[in-house]
Amino acid sequence: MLLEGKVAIVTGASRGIGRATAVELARHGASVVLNQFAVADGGSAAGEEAYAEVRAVGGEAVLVDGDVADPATGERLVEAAVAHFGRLDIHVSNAGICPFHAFLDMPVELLRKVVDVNLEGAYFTTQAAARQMVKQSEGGAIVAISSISALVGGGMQTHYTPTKAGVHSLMQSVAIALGPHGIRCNSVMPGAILTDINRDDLTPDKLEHFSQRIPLGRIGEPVDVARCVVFLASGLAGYVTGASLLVDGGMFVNLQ
Ligand code: NAD
Ligand code: RM4
Repeated sequence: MLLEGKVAIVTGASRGIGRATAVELARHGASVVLNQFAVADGGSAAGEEAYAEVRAVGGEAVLVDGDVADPATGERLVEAAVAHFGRLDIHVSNAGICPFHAFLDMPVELLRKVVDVNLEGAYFTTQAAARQMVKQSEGGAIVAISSISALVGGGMQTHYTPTKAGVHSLMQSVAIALGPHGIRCNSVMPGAILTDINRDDLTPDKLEHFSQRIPLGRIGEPVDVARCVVFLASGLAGYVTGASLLVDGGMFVNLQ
């Protein structure tokens, strides 16, 4: 129970890493505003499942639909936190997309969409959360889900990897801007985690290749990342800000 009495927002909480993070935050005592974007999910079933999972571990929760690329969504998420739970202590900027595509014929609209959701979405929601935390004057914790892709390239991810580097850079800058308010800002860099974002890309051959490359011998699971978000959001990380935590089973260092 590292987060008893705390109130958290998680963007893109309907599936994958966001859903696992919402569940782990709740398991540690936090009340959670779950953001879903039903348009991206083809309906609200996934968001409702996530809501039920959070409730099943005993967490208070509220589900709010909205596209993080719309600046108004961040404000609505904060309003929901305050209306339902009275305050906001933790913001997890997780929502992200990676529609794998080659570089030379990258459609302009696809590039812009990935930047809008991944980078601007992180910016707008973080800004809205920070405004509320500053108003409360009791500090807070912001965690952005960056990626190992902030550190390494991907030939089919030329629209995506710069947004993940950008999200980490955003946390470094806001750590400075918000440090005087006692608000800590960090990023988590997951390696290869099996979710809907890469289910098609991770063919059996590629999965086998990754498992060989990863010193811990397996692909990651959403909960592996979620537990690290809990740590960074909690008082255990009280002197950690502007940092990144690589959660990749050792894949990055296994170069030779
Ligand atoms: P996922 O596809 O399972 O989940 C993505 C979530 O974001 C879903 O809940 C989806 O509804 C939501 N979403 C998509 N567009 C949205 C929008 N416009 N507004 C609000 N929500 C939106 O994928 P995931 O792997 O859980 O990805 C979560 C985050 O983790 C992403 O930022 C991704 O870049 C990052 N990440 C994933 C991996 C991996 O290997 N899976 C590795 C590194 C980083
Ligand atoms: C991550 C990383 C993973 C990839 C996903 C889509 O940031 O690059 O390897 O599967 O994105």
